[in-house]
Amino acid sequence: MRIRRVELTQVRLPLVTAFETSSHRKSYLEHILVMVEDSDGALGWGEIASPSGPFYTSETVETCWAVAAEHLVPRLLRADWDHPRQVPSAWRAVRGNEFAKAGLDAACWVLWARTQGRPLAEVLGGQRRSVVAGVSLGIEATVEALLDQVRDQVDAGYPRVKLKIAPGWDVRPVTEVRAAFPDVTLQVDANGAYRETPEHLDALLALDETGLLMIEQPFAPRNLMAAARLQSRIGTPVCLDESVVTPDDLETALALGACRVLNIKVSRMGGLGAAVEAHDLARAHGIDVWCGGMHEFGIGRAANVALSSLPGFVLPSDVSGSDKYYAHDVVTPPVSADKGVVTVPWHAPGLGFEIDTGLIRAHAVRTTELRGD
Ligand code: OSB
Ligand code: MG
Repeated sequence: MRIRRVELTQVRLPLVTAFETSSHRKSYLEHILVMVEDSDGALGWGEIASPSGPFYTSETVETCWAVAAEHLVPRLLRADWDHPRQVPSAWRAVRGNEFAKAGLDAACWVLWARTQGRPLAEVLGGQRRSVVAGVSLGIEATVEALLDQVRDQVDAGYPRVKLKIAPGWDVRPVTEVRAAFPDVTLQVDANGAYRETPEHLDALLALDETGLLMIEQPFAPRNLMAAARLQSRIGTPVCLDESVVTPDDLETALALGACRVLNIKVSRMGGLGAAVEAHDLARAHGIDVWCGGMHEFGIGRAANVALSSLPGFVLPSDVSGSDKYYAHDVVTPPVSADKGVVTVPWHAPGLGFEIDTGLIRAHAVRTTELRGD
């Protein structure tokens, strides 16, 4: 199979509510949508879901645009492949830049699934007909504002809520949410904001008493030793996100006992094939996984739903409905959750959602077309 034409379109969508993490605050997102076309004119869509600034990872929308246009797409246009698992070998010489790679990789998986007449979930090895979704809530100005947010999501039926935490915004908000919602499944995500100081460790040990499903990425991404030391001291599972970029990282983390749970993100791992590989490795080691998100638009979101249908994804995933983040999405119908459950589209080949090219054009910031020979 050969890709003949690739279109990259940077699209800006406003967020329904501003979102703050331990590192920054955002009110809109810009992602790069990828369309690949094969020699028969069949199309596949993917999403490069890098944040604008280098806070979650070192990639940005600008680096993704440059690396995709100058290095990845030209290599993809020269590659011959029979199965999308082979696509990443086209850019083996390019280090890092997983977000940029992931969008292109996913577009090839979607294209291939469509040409096979099979749903994306099926070609990935998925089994589940529906996926339990959780929501991720940002840091708020007050505990009251956070309680209002949690109430809205619990009322919408989401069974699991993830709270972003940071030093100074941890034990108090989590304890109050726990007291107000004793039955909701709660987990926290620090995006690496903690260090092994006495104050920070006190806060993390206190969180161990609040009945959390997991504590996600407490320490800096490369600090697997700190994660392992914390995991040996607390009963709550430590979950890794930013720390695990390749299946090799996961092997190291498992050898160190640095986590009991893994957040698998298609973007962070450089594509759907790598995400499936991480799933298989975690499963072989008895580690539960779930699918994390990057506030994807509908294209990336639909790929996350398909991935979440694999058997090892036993914990609720960050695949909430589009409407939690966007008034209008780039797919129709938008991804939707019913009482916190998202249906996996098994009825149609490929992504299982129509692409709203009119909406994409209307919200496009820039677009470029690259052609092979
Ligand atoms: O760490 O999980 C994270 C969004 C941007 C950057 C990092 C993270 C997140 C989320 C997104 O929590 C959750 C979602 O997409 O539903
Ligand atoms: Mg995270």
